[in-house]
Amino acid sequence: MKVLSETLLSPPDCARLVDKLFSLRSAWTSRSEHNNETGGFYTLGTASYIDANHSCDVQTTYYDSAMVTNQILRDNFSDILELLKYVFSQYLSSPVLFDDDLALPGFHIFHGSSITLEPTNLMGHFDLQFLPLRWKGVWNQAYPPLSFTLVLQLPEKGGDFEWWNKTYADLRHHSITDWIAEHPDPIREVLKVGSMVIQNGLVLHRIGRSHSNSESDYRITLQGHLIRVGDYYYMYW
Ligand SMILES: O=C(O)CCC(=O)C(=O)O
Ligand SMILES: [Fe+2]
Repeated sequence: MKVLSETLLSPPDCARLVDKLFSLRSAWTSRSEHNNETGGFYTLGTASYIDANHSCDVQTTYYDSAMVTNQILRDNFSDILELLKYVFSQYLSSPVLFDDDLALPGFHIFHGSSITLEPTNLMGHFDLQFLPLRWKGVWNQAYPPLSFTLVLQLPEKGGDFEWWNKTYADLRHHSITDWIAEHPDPIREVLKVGSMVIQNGLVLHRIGRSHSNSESDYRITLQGHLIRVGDYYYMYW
């Protein structure tokens, strides 16, 4: 298990992606009933941790939704999606595929007051959202799952990603919130625009603190995961 931070894009590349994302504002999904002009949480894309893990009708909320959002993502962001596939195929020395039935990597958009200044113990988690999804084969557990967070825009005063040097296997018999309460000091990756935090393995982590959350601040990332099924890694959200 490891966490690494790699520079992938230049700031102008990120600015171009963010401009494109804002031009698609009408396709964003509102993820909080409290969204207003001073803050909000949105996604562009379908996210298994929201749309599959807490759903009574996964077909509608995840699979059908993914077909709609995948088209938008493919039409507008195929360059970065292909780059991610290439980068991970090099890093993992293995073919990386998208599964046509699953959601493509997508965007987290935190605006203003929805940007986290003080993370709570409840926010710590393992990325286990692949478990309820339908895979085209059997998950090969000899290869740990991966997650990535590609940073496209940060609040003016910056922000972090936080993690602990513990895996799901280490803590599976613990209450995560209790364990974090006893270990309140995570490792903090100070985020940089254009850099990507890669979790190689099921790492305990959370969205880290940001240092400003005014109306002009955004924390925008491109999120995705990879798991090994048969002879391939599949990249999804
Ligand atoms: O944005 C981040 O720093 C991490 C997000 C995350 O952990 C997730 O979406 O599963
Ligand atoms: Fe996560």
